[in-house]
Amino acid sequence: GGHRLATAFAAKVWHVETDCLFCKIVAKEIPATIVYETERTLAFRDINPQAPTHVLVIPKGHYRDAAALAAADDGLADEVIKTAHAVAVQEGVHESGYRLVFNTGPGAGQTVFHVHAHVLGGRDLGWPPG
Ligand code: D5M
Repeated sequence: GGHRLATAFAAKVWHVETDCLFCKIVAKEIPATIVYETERTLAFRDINPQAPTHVLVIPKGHYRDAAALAAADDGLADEVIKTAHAVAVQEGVHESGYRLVFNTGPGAGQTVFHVHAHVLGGRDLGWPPG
């Protein structure tokens, strides 16, 4: 699809994919319950929570999955993980334990192709996951 460049914080630009749900959340075209934000990342509550804390952390720029994000090699994957930990602290689940999940590819259950870390906590989490 086509794309354009968006700015939010001054002089910050990132790739926006047309028809991407999470790009639309970044652009405030679709509402979300935002719980944390940095210049390059955004955290909001999952619409279908699977635990008392279930927050999604995304880079504002569009990368289809964790592999594409890691390949960008500009510290952004670091920032996503740091934001996820900040969310866990803010939600009060960092001491009891929380899980970060990147579903990568349809076979792993990825349904939204804008990379997102699930931050899950607030209950006992079984292993292995389903
Ligand atoms: O996870 C995709 C996740 O995205 C899934 O847990 C539901 C969530 N989702 C879908 N639409 C929305 C909106 N509009 N707001 C918040 N959360 C949403 P995956 O790992 O791709 O299966």
